[in-house]
Amino acid sequence: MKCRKCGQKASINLPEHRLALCKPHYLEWFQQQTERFIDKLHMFTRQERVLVAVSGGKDSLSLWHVLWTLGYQTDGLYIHLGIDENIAYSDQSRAYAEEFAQSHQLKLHVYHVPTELAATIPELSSRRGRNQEKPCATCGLVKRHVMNQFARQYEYQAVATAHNLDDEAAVLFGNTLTWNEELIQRQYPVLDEEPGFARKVKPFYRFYERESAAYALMQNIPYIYDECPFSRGNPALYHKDVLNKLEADHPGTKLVFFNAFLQAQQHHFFQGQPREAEMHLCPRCGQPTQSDDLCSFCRLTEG
Ligand code: Q46
Ligand code: ZN
Ligand code: ZN
Repeated sequence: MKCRKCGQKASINLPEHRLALCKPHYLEWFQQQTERFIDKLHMFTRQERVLVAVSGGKDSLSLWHVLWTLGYQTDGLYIHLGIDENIAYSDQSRAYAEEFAQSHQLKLHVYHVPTELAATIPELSSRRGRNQEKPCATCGLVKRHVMNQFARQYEYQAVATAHNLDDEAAVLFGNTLTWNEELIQRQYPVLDEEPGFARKVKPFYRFYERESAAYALMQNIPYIYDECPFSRGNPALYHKDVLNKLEADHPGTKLVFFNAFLQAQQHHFFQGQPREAEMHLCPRCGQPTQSDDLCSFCRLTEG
């Protein structure tokens, strides 16, 4: 197979785009596409400061790399979750995030959950009494809170996460199976700034996972190969598997599924109530919450 741009031997085939490219042209294509997605949905500009959530994995380090290459103003935020599980998962992944920041002379904030909150994510989760063996709900709550806290404290205009098309399509698929109206309404690659909430953006929302993995490999970005030990058995992984089967028989299925959803969102097909309507400010941390009292993060970490 030959590169469509230069006719040299192709390094990657992208059947869903009917495109094959050599390494240099793939890297160029990937960067140009990222910029297109950012501009198309008005995610941020080069004059704005962006906080990139980095986990030490291939997607988030690829995202930081692309934004850095494109000349955006970015700093990173690594949240150390205190997950060990006999593979020193958090320590290892932090080392990759730090190595990347150092080698590109970029600033990395590190939030160390065990120090800041006097407990690891699995410990906080078991304190909540449910989902004891699956700390993901607690983990998500803490990560969302801390990202927003840093964005507000250090005045970043946007928080960028590296969710890709596989992630977004799997979430949408899961929410569609139960027609979870509230979650469906809230799913979009840009969530605008609102009082107390920083803008949240997902510049990789149209890339397949294998595309961002290929970018990391071709750029020789060192990243942690292990997945978080708690990701096994995650319903989102099961939904990803189902979609992968559809995709194998019909390349482009995920892209069509998610793009058609975005168009429906743009046409306000799913009508929602504005979020501020029922929001109050948490008396402890000042972040918006639907509760009349402390927000879920403060309830979790109180005492
Ligand atoms: S890091 Fe946290 Fe994920 Fe690990 S504990 Fe679950 S949510 S699986 S993205
Ligand atoms: Zn080429
Ligand atoms: Zn709070």
